[in-house]
Amino acid sequence: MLGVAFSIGVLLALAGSTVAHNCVASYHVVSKMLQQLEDSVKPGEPPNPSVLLAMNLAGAPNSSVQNQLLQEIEKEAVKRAQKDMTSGEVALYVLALNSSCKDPRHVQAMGKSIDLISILQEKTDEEVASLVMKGVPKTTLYSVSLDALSLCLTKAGGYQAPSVILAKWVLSPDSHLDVDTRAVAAMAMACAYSHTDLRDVRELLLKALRNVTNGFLDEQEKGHGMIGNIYSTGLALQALQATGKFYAPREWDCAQAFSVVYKHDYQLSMAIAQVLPALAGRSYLDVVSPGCVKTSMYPSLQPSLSPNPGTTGVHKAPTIEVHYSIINKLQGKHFSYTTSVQVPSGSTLLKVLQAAEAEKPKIFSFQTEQTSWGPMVVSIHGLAANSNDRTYWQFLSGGKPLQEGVGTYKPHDGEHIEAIFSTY
Ligand code: B12
Ligand SMILES: *[C@@H]1O[C@H](CO)[C@@H](O)[C@H](O)[C@H]1NC(C)=O
Ligand SMILES: *[C@@H]1O[C@H](CO)[C@@H](O)[C@H](O)[C@H]1NC(C)=O
Ligand SMILES: *[C@@H]1O[C@H](CO)[C@@H](O)[C@H](O)[C@H]1NC(C)=O
Repeated sequence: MLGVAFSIGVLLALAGSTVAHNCVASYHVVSKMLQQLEDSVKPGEPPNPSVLLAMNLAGAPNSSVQNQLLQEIEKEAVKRAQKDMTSGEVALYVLALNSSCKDPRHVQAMGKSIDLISILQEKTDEEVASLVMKGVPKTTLYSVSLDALSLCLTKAGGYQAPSVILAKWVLSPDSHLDVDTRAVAAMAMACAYSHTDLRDVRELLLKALRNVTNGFLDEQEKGHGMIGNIYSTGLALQALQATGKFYAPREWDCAQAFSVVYKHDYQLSMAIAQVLPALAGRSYLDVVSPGCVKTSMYPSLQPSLSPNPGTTGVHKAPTIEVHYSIINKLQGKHFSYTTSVQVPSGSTLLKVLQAAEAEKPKIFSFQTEQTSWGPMVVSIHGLAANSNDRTYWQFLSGGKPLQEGVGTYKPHDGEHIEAIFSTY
């Protein structure tokens, strides 16, 4: 629908960039995902810096939607960065702005100007201090990886300490970092590696980078293309895209990995935003160049006239039964309750939680918070997750953690879902 002109634009952009391995997706895939990202930008909703970053990396034309998003991001940064953003959020804002040719040291909105880099440095120092004193970051190692990456890419100081800490975690036999975290950490470490002369540091980073990248290649072989799960694979592809020299002479069968991603129909804009750069042959390491250089050669994206699927409400969806338990054996007064609810087939898990609450509000009350990945359950039965205690409500089916949140996951008939108060 975007037309031939646009696809040629993508091809030109890709031909102009240094793409290792010739790993790029067809322009149909890239332009469809770009359109999905554009459609996800809604005025009045909190802006998502990962979306703007992905648009810039994929070489989207400088459209009005993008400019609108950019302005929202500048406003949000001025409003919230210092006070209520985590280090990782600030890091994503820095990447989004820099890739849009905006100087993160002078972010202007509402008559004010802030220096996002020094805010990021402060918040990263707090993460490092917490890691040194308590052995855990203030937020997560995923955020610390974003911090180090973002500081290194913008050539600001303060990325070396977190990069070294990340390398040690990667190499520690009992740390078990998830694929998502290892992928972003690898990109941060690759940047740090090329900006440091200290021999000991370089050796440590090299070891960690070999470990992560070879680990990903091994996992891809075992998983027939999948690295971790379908949502971590995109970040892993970005990392492999950017770190070829650390697993050379080993070859990467990127076509195999890409085919797994092609087969999946990503719905969440956040999921698309993490996978799209890799499909466009890019990674977060390419942030400092693309936005400014490549955009002008694209024709404007036309707003899509997405056909309204309409409601074919003739036959009622059959109902399914879902069993649902809430369990706290961690904190305060322990509890464990189970119920069964009927919901229309195809309902999300959120509908199940709502049905349980409607039937027994005293027991199955819950609260959600809107996040970049959709609604996150932050409290059940009056017991709230707390980032200081590193607690959260984990969702499981058949004893295995779900790979999607309540707003996305669709239980099947007879399934037993457990929400267990846990630590991370
Ligand atoms: C760290 C992390 C967590 C931490 C967050 C702790 C914290 N306070 O920072 C904890 C352990 C709590 C967590 C929980 C879950 N997570 Co998580 N998480 C991540 C991870 C590794 C990094 C997120 C991050 O820090 N981003 C950087 C910051 C700066 O951005 P942010 O937007 O502010 O981040 C917030 C949101 O990401 C939110 N969040 C984290 N995970 C999830 C999951 C869902 C479904 C939602 C709605 C929000 C959410 O917490 C972050 C901090 O506030 C991502 C990996 C990824 N690829 O993004 C997975 C990831 C987002 N999580 C995922 C999942 C599946 C979950 C769980 C559903 C797991 C489960 N079986 O219970 C639960 C959420 C359940 C619930 N209560 O609703 C999936 C989501 C896939 C999808 N399609 O929805 C991801 C992509 C991992 C993966 N590859 O499978 N997670
Ligand atoms: C897009 O255009 C706007 C306004 O003309 C400009 O401020 C912004 O920096 C441009 N973005 C990119 C990525 O070139
Ligand atoms: C983005 O960061 C790079 C590296 O520091 C810098 O050279 C470039 O000027 C930055 N872009 C903007 C618009 O500030
Ligand atoms: C990476 O290091 C971890 C921890 O030491 C180890 O368990 C793993 O086997 C290593 N992986 C590779 C591919 O070297």
